[in-house]
Amino acid sequence: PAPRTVLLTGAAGGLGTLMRGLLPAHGYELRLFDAVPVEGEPDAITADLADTGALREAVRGVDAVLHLAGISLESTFEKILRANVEGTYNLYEAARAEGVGRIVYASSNHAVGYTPRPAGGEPLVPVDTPRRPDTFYGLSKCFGEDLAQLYWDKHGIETVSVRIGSCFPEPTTVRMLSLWMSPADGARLFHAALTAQGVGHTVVYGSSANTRLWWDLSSARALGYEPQDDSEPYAAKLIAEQGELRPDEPDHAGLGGHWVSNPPLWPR
Ligand code: NAI
Ligand code: 15L
Repeated sequence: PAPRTVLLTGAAGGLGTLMRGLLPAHGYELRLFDAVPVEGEPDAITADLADTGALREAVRGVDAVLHLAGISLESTFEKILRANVEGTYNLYEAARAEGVGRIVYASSNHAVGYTPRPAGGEPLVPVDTPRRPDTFYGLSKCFGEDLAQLYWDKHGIETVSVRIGSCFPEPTTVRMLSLWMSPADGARLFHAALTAQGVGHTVVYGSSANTRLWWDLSSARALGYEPQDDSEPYAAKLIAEQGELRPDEPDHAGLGGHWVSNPPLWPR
């Protein structure tokens, strides 16, 4: 049967807030979890991913987990280690102990951020391109994907790792024209990832059907994902304001954008 009760970690964050609004229409009952209180949701569980007891209780009885909690930008190695590496391990251990069979994991384009972006006419970047994290943050997403593979091979827990591009209400940069995942397409993709049969551990890119797409959505489409949106209507205005991406500019050369040379909060 299709999963119905889903634990949403990171429910207070930007993407968590968008998905709290959109996923119920796909038939889900959400249990909410975040280190900070979720506004207007008195039943949400307020706990850190370091709290293994709270995690065990949170996953008990759910059909699946949508794991969005974690540090979502570059930070110090120590903070990334605690929230994204140990935190994701704690979540998988709780799922194993409580018999939860499906996790959808929020990976990121920054797991492959140093991969050159394809110029016009070059093939789209495949999901099995060698990983080239652009930050400690991206490195933690590579860890999460490998952890997911291990828990499938060893414990039979299925995961779809979604290398999310940029999921915000609207694209705000020229780079985002290629990466953008509209919130409605995000909900469609997470729904497909929660319900598709026999996924084992599957890696997909998470974007809308953008005209300027850089990566291959075929593994996402194979789950049943049918994106409905395209960033192109935003292109003329953003390009007029910011100019086209230039291949000779290091911050424009890789999938990870400016994170490759000047990542936010880089501890120099
Ligand atoms: P966000 O920073 O707005 O939300 C993250 C949430 O996780 C916050 O509410 C925070 O309190 C919670 N959190 C952080 N550390 C925690 C811990 N140790 N224990 C419990 N909760 C903790 O980030 P956003 O944009 O909502 O992203 C959600 C997830 O998706 C993140 O894992 C991020 O890396 C990933 N992602 C998001 C993209 C996007 O376009 N929004 C792109 C690529 C990946
Ligand atoms: C991410 O992984 C971040 O979590 C998100 O805030 C955006 O910065 C996104 O990547 C991006 O590359 O635009």
